[in-house]
Amino acid sequence: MERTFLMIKPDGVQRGLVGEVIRRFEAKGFTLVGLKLMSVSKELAEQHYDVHRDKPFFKGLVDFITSSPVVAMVWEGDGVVAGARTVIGATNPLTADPGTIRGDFGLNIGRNLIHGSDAVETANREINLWFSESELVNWTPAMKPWLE
Ligand code: 3AN
Repeated sequence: MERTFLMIKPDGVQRGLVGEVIRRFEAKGFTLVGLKLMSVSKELAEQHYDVHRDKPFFKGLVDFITSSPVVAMVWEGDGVVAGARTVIGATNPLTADPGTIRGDFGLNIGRNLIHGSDAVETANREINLWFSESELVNWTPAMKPWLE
């Protein structure tokens, strides 16, 4: 079953949007298999955003992610990687569609509330980076037959 890595960034946690964000993915029908509130080390932040290492916003991004706790999550479901990106909305919250998390709650590209893996391969890399195998729970929700 496909899995993706999602992270509610410091702005989402500070603004009290953790429940709202989790509610949206639950309501969509995806299955939560890993969840933790955590402070992010500089090393982890740099590894996570490694593809952006040469971008002008890299240092600011690492400073932001390490500034306050985040909620790291793994979600499971058919097509969850692309599906979660649809629920999240475009990178720039000002152009993200209403009804998406960023469209409904975000104002600023540097404070866009949530991260979601952009491809299945990236998701696997990010899940391994943020979670150990023992932190992930294999389970089948009772409503699963109603989601197929
Ligand atoms: P997404 O999170 O939608 O996949 P990416 O991978 O292009 O977007 O960018 C990763 C993160 O880098 C974004 N979530 C955002 O926080 C930050 N970022 C991207 N572009 C900019 C920018 N021009 N200025 C500041 N931060 C940016």
